[in-house]
Amino acid sequence: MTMMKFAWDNYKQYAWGKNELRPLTRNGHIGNMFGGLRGASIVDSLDSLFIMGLLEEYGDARDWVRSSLDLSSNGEASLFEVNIRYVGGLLSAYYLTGEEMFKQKVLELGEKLLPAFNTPTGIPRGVINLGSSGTSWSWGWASAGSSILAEFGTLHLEFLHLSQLSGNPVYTEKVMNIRKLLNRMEKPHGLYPNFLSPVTGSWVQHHVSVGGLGDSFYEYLIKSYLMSDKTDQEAKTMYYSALEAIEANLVQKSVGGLTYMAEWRGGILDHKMGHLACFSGGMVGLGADDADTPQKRQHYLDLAAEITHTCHESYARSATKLGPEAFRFDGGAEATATRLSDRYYILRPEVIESYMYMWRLTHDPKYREWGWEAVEALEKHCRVESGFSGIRDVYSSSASHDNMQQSFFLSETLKYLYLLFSDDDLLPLEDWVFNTEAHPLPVIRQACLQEAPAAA
Ligand code: DMJ
Repeated sequence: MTMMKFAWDNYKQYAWGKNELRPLTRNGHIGNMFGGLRGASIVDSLDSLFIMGLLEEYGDARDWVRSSLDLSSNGEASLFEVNIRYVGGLLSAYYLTGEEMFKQKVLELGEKLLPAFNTPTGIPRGVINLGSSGTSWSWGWASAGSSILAEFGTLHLEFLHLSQLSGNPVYTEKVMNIRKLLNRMEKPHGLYPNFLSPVTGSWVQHHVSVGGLGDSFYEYLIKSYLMSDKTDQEAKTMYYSALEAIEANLVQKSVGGLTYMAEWRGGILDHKMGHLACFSGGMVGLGADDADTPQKRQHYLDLAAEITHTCHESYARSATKLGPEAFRFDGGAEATATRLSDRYYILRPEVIESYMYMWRLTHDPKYREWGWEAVEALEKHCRVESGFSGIRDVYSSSASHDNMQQSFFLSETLKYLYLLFSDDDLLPLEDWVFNTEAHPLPVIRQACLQEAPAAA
């Protein structure tokens, strides 16, 4: 909580209304992910501040959203980023506080995202103009105008809630169409490649990853099942089939005995695991309980513990005790980065996220110990005079800072740390599902399909 207050106070003092704080130069950063939208750190922080009892700060954030979050702005935005941070943040704020204004804002924003689905297949493109034209594009870097699995596959939770709150089924229809298309497609070895053409509906390249470009698609399958009060059987089946294919094709054991998830390029393994892929310890753990036999349940819990252990090793083997952006298991490497360009840490949450889930699932004290190591490392290497900053090289103890306090640090990293050291009845996993930006959304119970904001 004191870390959150420090990060927030500095954002407020030096970057208020901008998207992120630049803590070394003490100014704001806008970037190009959110079109004309501003205040990403504010929207991403609403629920963290509220949950942590920082109510004065929450009040400032709420008042800014009410008076200054301008949704009429246009500009090119990432559909995925706007959805997970703004839609997710506003939905959580509404459900936690019951404040009507959040509902109005999120419904207004949700409508602006709908034109992105106007493609021959209904698979949205990655970039959308938030203005009245609603034109959309694929990312210039995505091969052959393709859409990205982790982007169009990470809308389901938020869009179901948009339908729930608006009474308009269109949001659910859009994401169910994506689901159906993916379900009926031919999948190489049962795996989901990362690039899909929104025009032809076929895979563009056979690159498969549980890290960047693929990650939260898998997360949203199991979470869709859990958020449906365990009624969405299609999501459940797709999740366990995908996990079986991942285990059969990507899960590896290193020479030193560490379990990791490699990447797959047309059948050839790249023995690398990204920091982003470390969310999978928590995901596999969260999904373990609903596997269909006691043996499988135990197996998935073991797999989750092994992956989380590997991710902890990637932290433990660095000078700063923070983990690199990507680590390898070839050429003699064991959970360490071998390329200079992979050595940075940008305040990402995924490893701590897995500690939090594994703590809730097992109560093994080592997860709190590992979380505390991360707190100490963040304080020592990332805290600067005016906020928290990412670092360029986790293997060097004389930190070179990147001058960026990412909004997901406030939304995810600090929230997961707070939950790791809180009682299990704060946002119990039976009642809440966290979107991929750590914004809690309530389980939709069949009995209460009419909207009803939950108390915190
Ligand atoms: C966050 O915005 C989300 O967790 C997303 O799913 C992946 N990248 C960042 C954090 O690393």
